[in-house]
Parts: sequence; C-alpha cells; structure tokens
Amino acid sequence: MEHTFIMVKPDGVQRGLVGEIISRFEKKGFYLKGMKLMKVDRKFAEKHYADLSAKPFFKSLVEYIISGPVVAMIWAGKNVVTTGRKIIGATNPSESAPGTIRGDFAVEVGRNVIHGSDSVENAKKEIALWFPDGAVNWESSLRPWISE
Ligand code: DAT
Ligand code: MG
Repeated sequence: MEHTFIMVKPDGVQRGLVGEIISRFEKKGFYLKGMKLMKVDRKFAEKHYADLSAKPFFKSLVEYIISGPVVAMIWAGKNVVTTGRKIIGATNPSESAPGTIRGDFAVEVGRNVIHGSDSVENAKKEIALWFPDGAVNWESSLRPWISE
C-alpha cells in the first residue's frame, strides 16, 4: 500500500486544525500509520526542505517550520500521495480551491498550514527522515468497506 508523509505545520497546530486535518484524511478512507507531535531544530528543517535551499524564501520557510510544534504523520492508502496533495490544495492559498485544506484555512503561502509529499519517491525519503523506525504495522478492520 502507498504511503505519504503529511505534516501539520506550526500555524496549523496553533490554530487548532490538527483534528480537522486528521478527520479529512480519515473520512476519505486513508489509514493513519504514524503520528507524533514534535519540535524540530534548524538542521532538521533544512534537511526536510533541502531541495528548496536555493530559493529566496528558504530562510523564512525554515524559521516558520521551527517556530513551534508540528504534527508529523504517515498516511497510507490507494494513491495517497496524489490524492493527499489534492486534499491539501495548491501551494499558494490564493490559488487553492475551496474544499481543500489550504483553500479553506489559509490565505498566505508562508502560512499554508500543512505539508504533503509530492511524489512516492519523496514520500519514502521524508518518512525515513521523520520516522526512522518506520510506520506502525496495523490494518484497519474497515478496509473491506473502503477497498475492493
Ligand atoms: P508544497 O508545500 O505545496 O509542496 P513547495 O514544496 O514548492 O510547495 O514549497 C514548500 C513550502 O515553501 C510551501 O508549502 C510554502 C513555501 N513556499 C513555496 N513557494 C513559496 C514562495 N513563492 N514564497 C514563499 N514561500 C513559498
Ligand atoms: Mg513540496
């Protein structure tokens, strides 16, 4: 089963959106396979966003991610990487459709509430970084009602 890395960013935690976000992934039919509240340090945040290190907003992005606790999660399910990105919405909340998390709860690209892996390959890398012990191995008893 496909896995993705989802993180509620510090603004999402401070604004009390953790439950709402978990609920949207649960109700869709995805399975929670790992979750922890943690505060990451600068080195760790820079590693997570290493691909963006040349961008002009890199420093402020890292400051934002280390500004408070985040909720790191592993979600599993059919096409969870691509569908997870659709649930999250476009990077810039000005362009995120209503009904998406960013479309419903954010106005600013630098405070866009949530992160989601953008490819299966990056999901593997991000899960390895954030969850060195891997996912929790369990199967939902609802699975036959969600998947053929
Ligand atoms: P996403 O988070 O949708 O995968 P990304 O990987 O391109 O987007 O960028 C990571 C984060 O960096 C993004 O969630 C918010 C911030 N960011 C991206 N583009 C930005 C910009 N033009 N100005 C300020 N922050 C930006
Ligand atoms: Mg990204």
